Amino acid sequence: MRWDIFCRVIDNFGDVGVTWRLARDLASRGQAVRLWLDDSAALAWMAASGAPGVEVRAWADGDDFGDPGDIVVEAFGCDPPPGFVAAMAQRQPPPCWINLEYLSAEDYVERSHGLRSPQPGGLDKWFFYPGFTARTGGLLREPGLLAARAAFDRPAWLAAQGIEARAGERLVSLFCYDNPAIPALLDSLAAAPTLLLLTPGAAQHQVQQTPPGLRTIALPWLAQSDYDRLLWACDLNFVRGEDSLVRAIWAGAPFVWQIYPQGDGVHAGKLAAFLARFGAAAVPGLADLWSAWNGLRAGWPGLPGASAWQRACAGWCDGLAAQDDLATQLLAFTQRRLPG
Ligand code: TRH
Repeated sequence: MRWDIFCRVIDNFGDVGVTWRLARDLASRGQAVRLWLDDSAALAWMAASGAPGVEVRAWADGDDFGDPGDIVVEAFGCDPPPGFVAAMAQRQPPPCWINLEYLSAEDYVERSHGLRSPQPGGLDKWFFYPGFTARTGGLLREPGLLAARAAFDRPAWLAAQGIEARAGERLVSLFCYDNPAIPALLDSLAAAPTLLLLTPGAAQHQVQQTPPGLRTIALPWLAQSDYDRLLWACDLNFVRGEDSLVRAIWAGAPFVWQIYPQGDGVHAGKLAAFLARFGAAAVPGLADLWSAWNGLRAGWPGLPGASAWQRACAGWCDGLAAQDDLATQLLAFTQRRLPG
């Protein structure tokens, strides 16, 4: 099948990150994918060598977008170009049109996943919601991902990145937005020998000085596949947004999520829904930590004990991996809606 995936970059890297991962995943399963991006700058470090079967195209209004493929995915309600939508309506048979939505653990996702929205011109648009339960579109998880993690050579990968951990040192990665809780976190981490790996941007800007016991290394932007490996290599990961959250889940190790903050405060409900879905109550102190890290609770509760936390994350990863991944579900979903 030929796929057209459209994505407008709002800010940060999640829009590109999710659509690139989806495009690469579909192409690895034999699909031909055109990925239309209005800003592909981040791909220079995220995916410098590209991927077979994925053609990245610039999305500039007024351009010629060619003939629509069999399946059109608009990421996060980005509205494909009007001329392209008109061509979709002319195509026989019309393409299957998917709106790929943001990830959430909230209940509305099960209700909204798979709904049809009739469009002018006789087209149908289908809502496809990623999620954490069997009644959602699932999570991106490329074939062989967990087998690759199981076979991961941590010392060799760390050495190849020039990261030298000392004996007994805990490894922690930090990918975050601006966060007033950082000084409190650094004090907590310094309680045991720790090497803190700082991603570029907000993490590096905010961590300039560290208490004794805590060493830091400033990382460059890593290719997406190496960022996955960074999460596999660490004992604890701080992630943000949407895509790195999913990757932290597949790492099977303790993680803390900084949710993308929204002006109207709706992120608080989204965070609570995630904590409930994860079963945070099984790890004493975890919900408090996540709330504090997201500025939704005063004071700093410290870090939970590692073993219950580790068990919960490994168990959740295994449980989610038993469900069909997003690309598998999207292929089946679109197949059922294409004529013939
Ligand atoms: O960059 P983000 O904060 O993106 C956000 C969220 O997606 C949010 O939900 C959305 O509404 C907002 O953008 C507009 O976080 P996210 O989603 O984790 O995306 C980061 C991507 O960058 C992810 O694909 C992982 C990748 N990455 C690398 O490839 N290399 C790196 O070194 C790092 C740190 C990240």
